[in-house]
Amino acid sequence: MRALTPLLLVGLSAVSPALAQSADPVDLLAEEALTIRAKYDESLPDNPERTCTEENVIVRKEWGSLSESERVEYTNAVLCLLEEPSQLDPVEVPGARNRYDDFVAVHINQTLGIHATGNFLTWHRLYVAAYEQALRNLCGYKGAQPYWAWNKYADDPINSPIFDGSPYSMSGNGAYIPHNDTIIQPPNITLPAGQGGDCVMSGPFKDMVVNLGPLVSPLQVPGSEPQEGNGLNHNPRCLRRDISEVAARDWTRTEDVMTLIQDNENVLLFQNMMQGDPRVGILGVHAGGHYTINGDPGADFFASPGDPAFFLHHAMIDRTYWIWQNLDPAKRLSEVMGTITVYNEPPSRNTTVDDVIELNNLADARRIGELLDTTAGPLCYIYK
Ligand SMILES: [Cu+2]
Repeated sequence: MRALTPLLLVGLSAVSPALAQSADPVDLLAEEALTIRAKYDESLPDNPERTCTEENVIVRKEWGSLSESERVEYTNAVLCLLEEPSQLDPVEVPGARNRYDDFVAVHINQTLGIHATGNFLTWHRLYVAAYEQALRNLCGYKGAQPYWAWNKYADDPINSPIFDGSPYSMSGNGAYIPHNDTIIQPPNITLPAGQGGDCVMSGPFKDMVVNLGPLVSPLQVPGSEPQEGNGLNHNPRCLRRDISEVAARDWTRTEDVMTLIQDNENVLLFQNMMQGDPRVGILGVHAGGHYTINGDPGADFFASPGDPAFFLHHAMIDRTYWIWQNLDPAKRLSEVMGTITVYNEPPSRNTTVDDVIELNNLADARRIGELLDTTAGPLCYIYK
């Protein structure tokens, strides 16, 4: 395990001054997690088989900390993926027009087995890693999957570097069109209609064609009507957003992230608080981030990866999990809890480390046990 330790320590001294300056409590916790993890690795015997080293580890960074050219390299790679041919069976997924759509289709197909379940964290971990690999392998991207630290922009997401609509953003809000409030699990949570609702007008994804879904899009505007069937038929339309300042402010502030990481002693409590429960009026940071993006397909439980901001959001979901794990690696790098049905309805067996996660041909199938550590096994990345 020694191989990675020098990297972690080098990385630490490199980022410390910036972190001290920003004093973002979540960033400080991430730094603490790296320190604890480095000590833990030093306590283990050397493992000559280890393939993740300081030479090849991918370092994922926050969108706002990337240079303008780094951001454009990323969005150009996503635009490239939108041009690469689909590799799924066209009989199964008639609506897929490109490799990006393949990712959306795999999420649509598995939605009811990967949310509010024991595989939620590791399924989405492998999914984001497969996307990062596709950007690198198919599109020549040299960087890492960036993340969206929700808490840094919870007061004003529309003017954040992620959604400000500049050429260095993930495109901005949709154009304004009068539209409905977003109702989540009526009558428990209502997000007031925001300043958008129609097509994204600027930034890298203003001409993006969304091909799949929507199935349960809460946005009721012309062109975003839910489709008959399984969401996999061809339904070309623009990317629509109605960025919700209320969702960001109410569910993704620094206190929310800190409470999530610090107040949950086991992974069941952690994943439950992260995902909330709209049935009882709690969104959590996971749905909170999704409904901050909002719109079509961003707020569609099934087709949400059809908005490219999904992957920045889920990288932050994964980073939060990664911080939580590495604060107590001896226990949390092996812990899996929860069951295999959504909210355990109907009641089902426990999830285990031997359950297999398969993403069609997006990635090799993996046991959950192989995905618990991001620097051992098939995964090789950390967060800064
Ligand atoms: Cu999901």
